[in-house]
Amino acid sequence: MRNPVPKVAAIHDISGYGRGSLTTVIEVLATMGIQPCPIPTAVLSTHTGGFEDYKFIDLTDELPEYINHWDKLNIDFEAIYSGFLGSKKQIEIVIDFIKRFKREEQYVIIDPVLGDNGKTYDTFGTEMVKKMRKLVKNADIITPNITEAKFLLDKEENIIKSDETAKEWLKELSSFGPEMVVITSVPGYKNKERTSVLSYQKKDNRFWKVDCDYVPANFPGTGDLFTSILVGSLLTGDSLPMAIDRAVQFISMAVRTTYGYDFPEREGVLIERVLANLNLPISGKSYEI
Ligand code: PXL
Repeated sequence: MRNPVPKVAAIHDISGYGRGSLTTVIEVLATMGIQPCPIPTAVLSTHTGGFEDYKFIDLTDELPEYINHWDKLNIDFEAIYSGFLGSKKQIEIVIDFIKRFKREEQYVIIDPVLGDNGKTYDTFGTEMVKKMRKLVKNADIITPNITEAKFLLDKEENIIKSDETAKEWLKELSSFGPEMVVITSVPGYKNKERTSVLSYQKKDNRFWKVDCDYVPANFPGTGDLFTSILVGSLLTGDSLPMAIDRAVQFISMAVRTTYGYDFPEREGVLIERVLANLNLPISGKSYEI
């Protein structure tokens, strides 16, 4: 039986306060008419980007039984989507989940969360990077930011200076396995006032670039927002460049809306004020081929 509402198995942590990971995934997917089915890998009182002394409850050891129960229920998903994973063991659990729940015409989307601004996050070292390379082999779509792309490809610098280098990086990442590769947060190499999202689709060897204004702010959770919108768009029938356009346009609007208030950056972008705009038609004017 075809699912009347598409289902997504969403493997992420949940932070009670601060926006990001599962709270963002659930809000975005539900707004786009998709059923989020969470597999919470950890519960935190807040996310870690700007809050201190947060309570962290690791659920790694609970996951096998949780997943075994789903296996017995014989349920299936239009997509499997994973983000921040706290340990090498969690990565193995996700690889096993994909093997057990993989089916035809399904998207496996991996956001290989490892770091930002040129550095890995505090708790991640080279071992985690190696494991993440293994995980992305199992994906149809990956969405690293430029720092994560640099680590996955073991490049010296997190700089892309030309269309040629952009194509090289995208193709190299897709040679790991994924059919579609999207690199986010690339500083504009033609115009410094802009930030680019670069993408590649292997089956027809096509490349796209979507630019947006550079914003001098660092709102936590925008990576989760981006990939969640991409998942929702692809599942509702958008092409890859249209899905990226939708994500970029929505995030630009959310950031502009948030900027208008005097509000702590660590609370993330005020997506609830603009969530309904996710379903507006988009022009598709901003992507370059
Ligand atoms: O979206 C990345 C992320 C996920 N989960 C937790 C985080 C962060 C980024 O700060 O703190 C707990």
